[in-house]
Amino acid sequence: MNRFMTLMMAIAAAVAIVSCAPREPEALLWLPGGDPDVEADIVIDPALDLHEDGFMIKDTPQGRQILAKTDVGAMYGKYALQRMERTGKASGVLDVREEPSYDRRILNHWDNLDNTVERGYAGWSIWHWGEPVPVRLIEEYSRLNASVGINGSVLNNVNASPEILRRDYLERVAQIADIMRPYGIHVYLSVNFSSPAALGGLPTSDPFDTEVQQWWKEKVSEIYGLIPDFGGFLVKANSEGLPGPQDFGRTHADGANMLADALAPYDGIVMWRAFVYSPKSSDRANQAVEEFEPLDGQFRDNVIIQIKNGPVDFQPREPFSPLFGRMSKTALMPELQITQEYLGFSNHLVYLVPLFKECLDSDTYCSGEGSTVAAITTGSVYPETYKTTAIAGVANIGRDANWCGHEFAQSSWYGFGRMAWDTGLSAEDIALEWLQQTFTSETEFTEPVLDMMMSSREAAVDYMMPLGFHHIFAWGHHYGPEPWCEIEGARPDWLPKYYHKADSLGVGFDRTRGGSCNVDQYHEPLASIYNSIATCPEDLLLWFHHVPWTHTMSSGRTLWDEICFRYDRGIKTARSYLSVWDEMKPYVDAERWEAVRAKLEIQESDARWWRDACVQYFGEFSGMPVPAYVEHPERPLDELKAIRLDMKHHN
Ligand code: GCW
Repeated sequence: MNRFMTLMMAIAAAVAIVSCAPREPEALLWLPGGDPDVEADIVIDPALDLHEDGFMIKDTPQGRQILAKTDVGAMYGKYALQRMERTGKASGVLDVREEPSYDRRILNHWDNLDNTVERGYAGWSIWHWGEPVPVRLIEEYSRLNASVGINGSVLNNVNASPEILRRDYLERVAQIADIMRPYGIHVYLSVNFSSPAALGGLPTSDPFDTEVQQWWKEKVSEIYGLIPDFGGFLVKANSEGLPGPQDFGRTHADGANMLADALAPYDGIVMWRAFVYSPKSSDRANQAVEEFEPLDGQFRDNVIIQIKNGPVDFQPREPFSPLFGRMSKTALMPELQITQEYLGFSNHLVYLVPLFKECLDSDTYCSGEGSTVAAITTGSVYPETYKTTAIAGVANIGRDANWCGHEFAQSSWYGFGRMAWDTGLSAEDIALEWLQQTFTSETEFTEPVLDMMMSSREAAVDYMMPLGFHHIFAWGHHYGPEPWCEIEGARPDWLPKYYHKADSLGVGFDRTRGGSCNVDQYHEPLASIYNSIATCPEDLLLWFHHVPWTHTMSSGRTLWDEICFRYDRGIKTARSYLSVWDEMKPYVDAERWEAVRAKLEIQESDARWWRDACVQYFGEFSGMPVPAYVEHPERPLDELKAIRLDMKHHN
């Protein structure tokens, strides 16, 4: 068997959804078993001037105290103190006060009722639909979430089956909610907009139809009868073929408000996704603003618009979604993707908090300087608009013994929670505390491995899609490169050529005022900065511009040479991880060391695969040679074009 087939088989094995060996939870994650074992008196005082999830840790003459308004707040205080103890920050006199940045810190599980997980690379669904409820597993999951402040869980896929609202499923959801409740976690469900017709047997699901409205009211009442602290609904409507209010000539606001009215008596919320696009739109990146901005002010106050971090789709690097800066009278929440759909699945070590923070820290300028995505969505830019604040992360969790398929993928779950709790934490601080709790505090280990984690997102951008390239993934599964991909009858905005637009003159998507005008969805000064090739950040160059191959970059290299240089740099960084990890053998148990080593080999090999594919394919357009100072492609393009990975996901 040749090297390449071995690699392909390794990939297929790694991404196949398989049932896994029983886990040993205590051994495998950042948290020791059992309740947090900290020495402090707990003082619950509902009169405290504190967020209901907040806490204080104080050293008083009577000893160490954790003060909170609620039991859940006290629990967060205990976990925080335990973390401080384990990371060497609990000595001296403590005077800590913490309140969460977001009220709702939510995981979105894209889990289907047949236990498959859309874009999941860590095994079957942990909810074990149709099997006995795995009480201990769900307790362990809840404890891990609680320890980092995650307080919400959407159990099912946004591509929602109407069946989830059947009585038997709701009873099951109630059992899960009962297990999660002591950990402060609220359960939410994704709902299918045509449930009244598909499940309820009504002739329509038109939100203006009174029978439809009544159906939802009764369904919501049934849910709250079973789950009194149910959080609400997440809805993907009129997106990628799913039904929605536009099917009946109604708007997103009409649809969201109908559900919001049904949920309002119980304080439930609607998280309505802005991930919409159609092949008719001139630029997929424009569509969310085109559809949602005109509706600003029309949504009920218990509706939050859930916006992906980038305007296209969780790419290794995108600019922030301009919609964050375009709605002042509607609450907005970010949706980040923890599962690595576009970042090498659970095979690549890519620590995602730097990517998440890049989005949250982006300044939209919608209300002057400092109107960052974090400031808007935590309610500080338009406080009167936000009844509640929220952030979502698409979970990377499955039944694998290590939960996430890659030991280091846990750090992005951990990091999402920590960052949702405190957007001011640095990606580096979060990574370090995760390493200390998960592996060891020895600096011989933490320093090099921290560097590896912190460079990993940029490395992935380099070896997959540098300089603003996006969506040049293989069809369907989004694992490897396929910039040449053509599928007869496929929607154009699912195909790489739509995004890279390579020709003999240059490459990149013209989103300037001479192109799709996407730049004008951003506020000044960004619109003009992005519009000009001279001022556009190079990391986003090919996102916003169609650039001549001979264009001179800030490095002095031509665009073509810079592309080759970046792919090469990405490979070299990925390769350096192997030697870093080899040095770490004395600090890590053999099982975890081997597992990570094997994945790092795949990562390095995949990086070369990306380079071979992209440099040779784009080289056919540029007609320019690969510069002498970089490693040259190894495998012929024809061989790469013949690769077919059998992974069953829709695009
Ligand atoms: O781009 C797509 C993903 C789909 C996902 C969709 C979405 C849940 O490839 O798998 O469906 O985004 O976010 O709705």
